[in-house]
Amino acid sequence: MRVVTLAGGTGAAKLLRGLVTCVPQRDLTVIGNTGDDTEVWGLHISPDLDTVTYALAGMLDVERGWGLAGETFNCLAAMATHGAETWFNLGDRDLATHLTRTRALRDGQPLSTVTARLAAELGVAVRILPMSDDPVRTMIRTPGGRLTFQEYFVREKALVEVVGVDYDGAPSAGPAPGVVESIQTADVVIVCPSNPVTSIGPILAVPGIVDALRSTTAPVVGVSPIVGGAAVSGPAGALMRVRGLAVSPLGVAEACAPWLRRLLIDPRDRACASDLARVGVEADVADIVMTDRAQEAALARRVLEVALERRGT
Ligand code: FO1
Repeated sequence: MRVVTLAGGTGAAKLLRGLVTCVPQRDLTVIGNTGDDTEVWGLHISPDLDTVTYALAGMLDVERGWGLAGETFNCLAAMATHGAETWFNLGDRDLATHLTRTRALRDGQPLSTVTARLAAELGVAVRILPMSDDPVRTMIRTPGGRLTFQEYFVREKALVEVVGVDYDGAPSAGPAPGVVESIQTADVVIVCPSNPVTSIGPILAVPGIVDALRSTTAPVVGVSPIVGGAAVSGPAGALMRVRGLAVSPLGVAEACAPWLRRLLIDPRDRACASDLARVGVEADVADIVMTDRAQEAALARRVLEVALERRGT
């Protein structure tokens, strides 16, 4: 069974860890957000691709939800001595990933090639694809000017007012090799519980991806990142509001209209089911908050069951 996922960072990483307990790694494809990518000290950082790769390699710092477990930050401290900006915390071993990626990109390799190489070198057999090899950058519009996503999220701690969100570069970007084909030939497509505006939004902004989602014969099933009127983690609420989306499973469904068929929602959001039906999305009430490995695996099983029920298998 070929399972394709659209994925951001932390929330996606949890569901993906669950999915690899249900399907062989080689049957799973991740289409990862690169709108959060940034440059630090001349290095190309792909936070969401790395979060997913580290999670599947069993190396993620689970408490932080990013970076490597047991990490040290000696280089960061040394860079501070030399007057460098250090608000974006790059760990010592994490730097090896960014150095490898940056060198490969400078040698002319596409991001998809180095992403596959990094995953293989860390023992991950899941196919991890960036949404695009072309630069797409999520920019946060604030009253004081535009910020990159990492400036907004990490440096400003998501505390500044947001008046808009742009996906710079998206209109002229193309899907990375394998992205469209994997959606078209999938047996199941899963939209991970990731921020609809800054994780899933940039993926959908790459021309060709929504067309593939509309035309695939695979059931497309999502897991709501919004529970009880708030994001499970991160600033999704404020960003959804600014895009005119309700901070509820309905807003999540609207961000994915009209190709999303089913959405798993928390029991607290049961009352949203009729609104979802009105926009053509069937709601499935399930325990969608993942706080341990058993819940990750149980939710992954449930998502696959829901997807397969639809096909009558
Ligand atoms: N998130 C933080 O909140 N603070 C950090 O200093 C930070 C550093 C960092 C370094 C490498 C990396 O791959 C991710 C990092 N993140 C950090 C996470 C990242 O900002 C977000 O998780 C994603 O961009 C949102 O999905």
